[in-house]
Amino acid sequence: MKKILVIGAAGQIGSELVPFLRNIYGAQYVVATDLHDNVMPELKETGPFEVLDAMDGKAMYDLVKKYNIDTIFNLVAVLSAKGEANPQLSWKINMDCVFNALEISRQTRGAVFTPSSIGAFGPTTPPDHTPQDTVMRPTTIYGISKVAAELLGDYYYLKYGVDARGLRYPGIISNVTLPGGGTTDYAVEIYYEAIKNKNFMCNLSPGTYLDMMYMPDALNAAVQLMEADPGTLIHRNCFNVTAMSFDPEMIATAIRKHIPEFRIDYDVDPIKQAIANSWPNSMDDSAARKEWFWRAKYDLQTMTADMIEKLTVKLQK
Ligand code: VAH
Repeated sequence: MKKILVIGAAGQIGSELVPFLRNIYGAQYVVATDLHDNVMPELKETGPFEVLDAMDGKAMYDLVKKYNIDTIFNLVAVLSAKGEANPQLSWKINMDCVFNALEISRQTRGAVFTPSSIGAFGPTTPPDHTPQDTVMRPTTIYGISKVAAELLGDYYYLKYGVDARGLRYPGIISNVTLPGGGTTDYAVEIYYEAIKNKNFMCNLSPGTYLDMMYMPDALNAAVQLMEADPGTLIHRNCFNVTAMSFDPEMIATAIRKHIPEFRIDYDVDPIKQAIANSWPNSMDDSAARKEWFWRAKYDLQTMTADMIEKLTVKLQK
């Protein structure tokens, strides 16, 4: 039976990954942690919750021993756009947490999941059907920290046998917790604004194609990878995974099938646009398909239908 520690549990992914993991492995075996206890009630009421500054390796080690943890899901990261406002702090937060998770897993013979991102690629990476193994020279501190984390994960596996695995996630779209400080955040915010105001001011320009994925697929991918037979893995840190690639005009068209009067206008954020321009248009995720049978279930149309259905209920409360 896995005993899991989730660090950064209150974020966009963690707030849905914790209940998802508790449902699979048993609530008492999934310890949620975050920097403060002002988190969504579900994290505290459905299983163990601890306040943890994941930059404090001793505190993380003590929790791992207290709960006899054998798997750490490290979801702590300052995202791409926010990281550019304070790159020094962003690097420290992102890397201290990764290093602590790997080093503790070395000492306790545990496994580690650390998400990477399309942000780990840069302007010299082939932008279409971006290969699993390719040029990675990102131009954001977020991307640089993600490449470094990928390399650290493989180092700890090769040198110490730590079962470190990860995914290069695209932009993730969800309806529970809003993302914060990401370049792909527009693809979440657009649904909220479409339902509330029937219009959206988009901060990325038309024609900005980015890989995206609906949260249910992102959660399945994380568990499927961590449950994969290690003998089938050629890669570990980290696998390209994607579900769709679209630009703002395409998501607006999909929304109009449900809200015909929806309008999109543009007020481009130059920082986010420059970051998005440095990222791929679409990734090749054939390595994940071959090595651990990855398949996305949601596309733009089915995601949009589900997002609008769920957010309509949520925003009426
Ligand atoms: C960001 N949502 O925009 C994150 C993600 C693929 C993008 O890493 O920074």
